[in-house]
Amino acid sequence: MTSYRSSWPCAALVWHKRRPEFAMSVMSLLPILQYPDPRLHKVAKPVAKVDDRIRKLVRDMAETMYDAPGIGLAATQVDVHERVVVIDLSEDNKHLQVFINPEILWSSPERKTYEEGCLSVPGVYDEVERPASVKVRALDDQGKAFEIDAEGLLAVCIQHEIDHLNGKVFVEYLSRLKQDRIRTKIKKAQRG
Ligand code: QAP
Ligand code: CO
Repeated sequence: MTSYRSSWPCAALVWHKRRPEFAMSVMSLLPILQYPDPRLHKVAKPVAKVDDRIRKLVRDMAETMYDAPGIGLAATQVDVHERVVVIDLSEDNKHLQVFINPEILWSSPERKTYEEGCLSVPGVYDEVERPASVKVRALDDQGKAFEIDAEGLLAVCIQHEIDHLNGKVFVEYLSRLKQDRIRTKIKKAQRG
């Protein structure tokens, strides 16, 4: 069942992000595209060079994510169509993980279902089944390549964010009926 909640996000988000001490020194908050904005379906281009422009984008994306608050954000969601993802699963917001040009090298055959949400689809949460663990290669904010084995919430989050870079929003895993209901719900909410 899709749930619609304005004040009580899904378990993962409640657990990690309820405390509001996330203010950072210089805020550059970027507007977040809201589903069903067609720009959410653009495919992001690889970053050719990790330079100060990209580091500024990473910083602004992190601030935007902390302010929301959220646990993950892809550049696509702030209308920048380059392959950059930020994730912070910590409670103190001091463990930013940056993934530039992330690639899934391996996915486990084992699947797991998590209740997901998305800053581009506020108030909507539903269960999505994905590989339980993934091996990911990416560049850090210095342009250095690294690999990680992700499981649990990190595996869900990185797959969700890479989907954004490929123009895919989590609601597209849900039934047509649910997607129609979500669109109707959002249109109503936008009318106020
Ligand atoms: C992706 O999503 C994710 O609806 C990151 O009202 C989410 O940070 C991966 C958020 C859950 C795995 C599990 C959503 C905040 C944040 C909302 C987010 C909302 C306020 C979503
Ligand atoms: Co999302």
